[in-house]
Amino acid sequence: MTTPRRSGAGVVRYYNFLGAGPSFRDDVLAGLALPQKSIPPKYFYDEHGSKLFEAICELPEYYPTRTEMAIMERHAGDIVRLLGPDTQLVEFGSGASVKTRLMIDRLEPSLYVPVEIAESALRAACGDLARRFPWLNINAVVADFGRPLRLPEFMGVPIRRKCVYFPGSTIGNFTPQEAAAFLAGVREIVGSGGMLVAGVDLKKAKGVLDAAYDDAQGITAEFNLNLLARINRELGGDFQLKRFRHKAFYDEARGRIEMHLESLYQQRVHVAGRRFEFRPGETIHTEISCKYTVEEFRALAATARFHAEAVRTDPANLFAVHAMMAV
Ligand code: AVJ
Repeated sequence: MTTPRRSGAGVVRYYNFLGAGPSFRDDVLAGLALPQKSIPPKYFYDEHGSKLFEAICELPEYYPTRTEMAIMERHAGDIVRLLGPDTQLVEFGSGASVKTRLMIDRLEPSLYVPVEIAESALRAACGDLARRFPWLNINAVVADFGRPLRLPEFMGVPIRRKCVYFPGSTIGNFTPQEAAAFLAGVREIVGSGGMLVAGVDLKKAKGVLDAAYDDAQGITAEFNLNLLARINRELGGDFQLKRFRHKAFYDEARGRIEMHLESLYQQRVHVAGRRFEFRPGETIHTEISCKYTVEEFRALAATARFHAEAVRTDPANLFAVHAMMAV
């Protein structure tokens, strides 16, 4: 697929920064004790959850992945031209790094730094990238990018610019307030003159969004319910998956998808030796996915001193890829 223009063998290093901070157990026990029970979406991505997410990306109703991919196939070249040579490319939530291949192929970054919470997905993606791009230097980081993070150095490669690539509308998992704080952290990483390339899902008709998060085949339901299976397996839980249902809807007023796991009955569940009661209809809030118009996202990024360089959308205006520069 690609002709290597760089010569020499790349170096791949792995770092794991997951140890610090609250564990899965801490977050689940604290989240289930809240009046509105809730568990952070980053815990969807165990090995099975990462595979289910990849299956979601192929669903007919889930337009974001293929739409962003089409935008990048068309426009990665002109986005990369804004970055220039000797760029260090940092990616948050890199997953399978499929869209990133288009960037790497055209940019030939001096260093690629994928940051991903799912170690199995990260290792598979880096193995694949090293095969495709044997010249590529990689500092692969297993970490929660929702927390402050210092990225490992890589000595001896030229770096003229840093670019954070944040595709997949993953930024939608943050509230706008959290997103502003996250972007301020990105601004610190790239420095003045650094770039942000972000894939952001656009606001659109409720019917389209509802279907994208509640597909006919029930894969998204399986993805959501897998969180309970993971709790059972890793935390000694006794959730009966049949006694909960997937619930997802677009809240037009808040401009966001909400996903919940709804208890179908009055029931009692145990996790790590603790007891939790559910009323019928009571939910565990598992995810938000905020949607932004081009103008709304620009205003949000401006709070972190990023200004718009270019925005690329698809013909149907489903999805936007923003290229922004830190001032
Ligand atoms: C990976 C957070 C971008 O919000 O669209 C897909 C996750 N959840 N279907 C999204 C997801 C249900 C996805 N992000």
